[in-house]
Amino acid sequence: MSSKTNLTINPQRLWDALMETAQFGATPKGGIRRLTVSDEDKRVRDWFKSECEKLGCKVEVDEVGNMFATRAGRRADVAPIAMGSHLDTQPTGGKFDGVLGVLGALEVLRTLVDMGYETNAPLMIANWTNEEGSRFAPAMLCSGVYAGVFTPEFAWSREDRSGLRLGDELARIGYKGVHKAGAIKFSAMFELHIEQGPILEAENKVIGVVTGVQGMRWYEVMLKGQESHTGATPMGLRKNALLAAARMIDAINTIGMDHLPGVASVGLIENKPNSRNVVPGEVFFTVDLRHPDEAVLDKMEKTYRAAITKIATSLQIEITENRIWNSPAVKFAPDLIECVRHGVSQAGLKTRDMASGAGHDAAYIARVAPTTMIFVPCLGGISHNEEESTTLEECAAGAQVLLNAVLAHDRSFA
Ligand code: HGY
Ligand code: MN
Ligand code: MN
Repeated sequence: MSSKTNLTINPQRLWDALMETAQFGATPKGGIRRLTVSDEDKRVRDWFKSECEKLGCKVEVDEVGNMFATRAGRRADVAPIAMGSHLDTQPTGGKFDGVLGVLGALEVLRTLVDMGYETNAPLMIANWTNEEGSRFAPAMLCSGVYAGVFTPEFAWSREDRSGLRLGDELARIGYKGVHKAGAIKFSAMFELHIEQGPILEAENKVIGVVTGVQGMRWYEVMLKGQESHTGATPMGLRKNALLAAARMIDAINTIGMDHLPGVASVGLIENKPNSRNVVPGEVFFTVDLRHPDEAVLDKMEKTYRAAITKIATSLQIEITENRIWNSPAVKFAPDLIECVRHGVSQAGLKTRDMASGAGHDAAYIARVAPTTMIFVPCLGGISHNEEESTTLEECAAGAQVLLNAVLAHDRSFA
């Protein structure tokens, strides 16, 4: 088997794979709705498994649906080098978030097979279940189980807003695997991903060398007031849960503005009974706080909790609030970052170092194996949006750097 050093990925084949898998959950607006462990997710998983098996990979699934496709290397005595990301999307997701990392890795393996190139270490592609956390909270749930942050039982018990359990849905689509989470080992992980923000595009850079991920915390707030008639209830005698929520949402936004570059958001809200002529009696909403510095995130959390308590008291609203997720800030592995730098210079591309604003499976995997990420730009920095877009050239650049970086790391197993 030959061992060339300047292998080149096939940009059109990568792009075609991205467009082909975009059909699984395609939306009329050109995005993807492929919620985790939905029928659409099953279809893309089946496609991914079959494509990996065509390359001679062994495909294994663990008890929370994480998929691992492994191509043998010269040395069976060393753990694989992994490349991973996720195939699930937001309800109004785009064609590249997560899927570029999995299909970029598939393109790396396809290139090595085409060229008859045998690596020293085995190579592996990981597809992590429920990275998005949109259908089943929290995010990065099953890479979190792999990393020992959550138990499999916790993951299986998570319910979506219609009351379906992750464990039951995994079994229903046939992806509740036999392997214990964490049992399928690898020695390092590289994750290719779109930036999901505007920095690379604004600086006309093609590659982001990602140094880490900011701290992220999610909360759930339940407000109880009193349903009453909008016509017959005087303004001063109302217990309006939606008014309280509105003031809280504005206060949360101000906390983000007061702690830049931190961010503070409310994304999901449910109002009951949601009737034109009933003063709302019950509101549920979610809060997402993020900052690169944990101490500042603590301050944001304290300020947020004081603000919502004060507003609830002033409007005589009962409040229940709890933190459901805390993913501390993470720094990636310096030696893998050097492999990415090597991969960038080998490809002759312009780059910059950056931390990730978005969460990624790499943030949890970094707890159990040396990990790093590679970013490529997305148009206008737009993501988690059906208009999410990037170019064939940018996807190809990312996959080429992924190949170069993995081969650079592989040379340490010669
Ligand atoms: O929430 C996040 O940052 C990721 O997209 N799940
Ligand atoms: Mn993602
Ligand atoms: Mn996402």
